[in-house]
Amino acid sequence: MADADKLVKQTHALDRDCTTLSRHVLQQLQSFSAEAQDLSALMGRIALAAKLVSRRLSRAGLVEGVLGFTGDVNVQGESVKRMDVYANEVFISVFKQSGLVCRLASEEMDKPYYIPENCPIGRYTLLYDPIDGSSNIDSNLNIGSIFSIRQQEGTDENGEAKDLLQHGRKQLAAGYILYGPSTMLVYSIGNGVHSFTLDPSLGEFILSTENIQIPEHGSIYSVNEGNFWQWDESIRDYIRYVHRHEGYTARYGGALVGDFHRILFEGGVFLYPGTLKNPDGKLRLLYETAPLAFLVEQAGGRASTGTEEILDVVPEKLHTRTPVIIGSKEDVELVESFIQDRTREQTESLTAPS
Ligand code: AHM
Ligand code: MG
Repeated sequence: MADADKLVKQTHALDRDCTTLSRHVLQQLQSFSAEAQDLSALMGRIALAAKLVSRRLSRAGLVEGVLGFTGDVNVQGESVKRMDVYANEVFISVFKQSGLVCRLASEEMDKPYYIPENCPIGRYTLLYDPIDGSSNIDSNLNIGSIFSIRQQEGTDENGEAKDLLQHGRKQLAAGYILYGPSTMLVYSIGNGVHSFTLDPSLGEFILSTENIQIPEHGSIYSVNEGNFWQWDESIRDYIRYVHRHEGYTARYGGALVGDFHRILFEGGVFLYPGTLKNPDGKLRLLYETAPLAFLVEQAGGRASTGTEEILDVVPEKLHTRTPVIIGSKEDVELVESFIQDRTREQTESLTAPS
């Protein structure tokens, strides 16, 4: 190889190694406006929270009091794990003195946490799921954190956070952290989707893939088939279809972030439909499905409830749940077509002359 070629190659390697998350956010924003500075600082704080959670997880089996349940039940009626509490508090402490947010709302808290008056108060709200896939924690399997940033609109005097009850297109930024064999951060500020890998020796998130595009179609379907007899017949129709056609493969890890991450890169569809017991499914809109819907649309995919785009859903309350079908365009459309067929059949049988 000629010396000049070698130099170009080395320069590129160096350039790639040096694209840190903070540098990338500033490049994306291409502005020094107050909002750009804020978004950059917000992403920096999220990265710090991610590093703290990742560090604790990496030694979870060696340290007393990290794994297991606290004995409490959260607002969702789910048993709380110690890591849920730790991660929830990490986000609060990282943002409390930041001057960036006025409140934080999470899966683990009944009502939002308001920044106390003796601390600087910012203009944004952070919505987050501190630990997604909690059932995986004690088995040392992949888990995640999901985040969404919205501008505060209006006042919220009684603490009901009613101004947050708006559709997902109001999100300014969204993303997730995947705690897997390596820790990754994937984000979008409305200009493509980008992934970063934590280099523990540097303590920095380094750019891995820029402008991720989800394939139009993929072979993976990801759903908890244990709920088969709890679903609507239309979802069972779809599952029967993939069972009977070649080229589909099931992958389900029990943690939305991990399952979604695979589909974002490889294509396919993740579903958590409604069940007899929970007609709106399990996943929450504001800090689970809407942030991932924001990402998937930015990557060229789709997210639907089955009848409506996830990003158009206006929640009734902070912890509203929605059924979700998310992933490659063609695969989401295929699931929707089974839902439409059943709806049409039901309408026809109701309107048919007796
Ligand atoms: P969590 O945030 O309380 O952990 O719950 C959400 C998780 C998702 O990560 C995952 O997709 C789903 O619940 C798994 O649910 P199930 O065990 O019913 O398949
Ligand atoms: Mg969750």
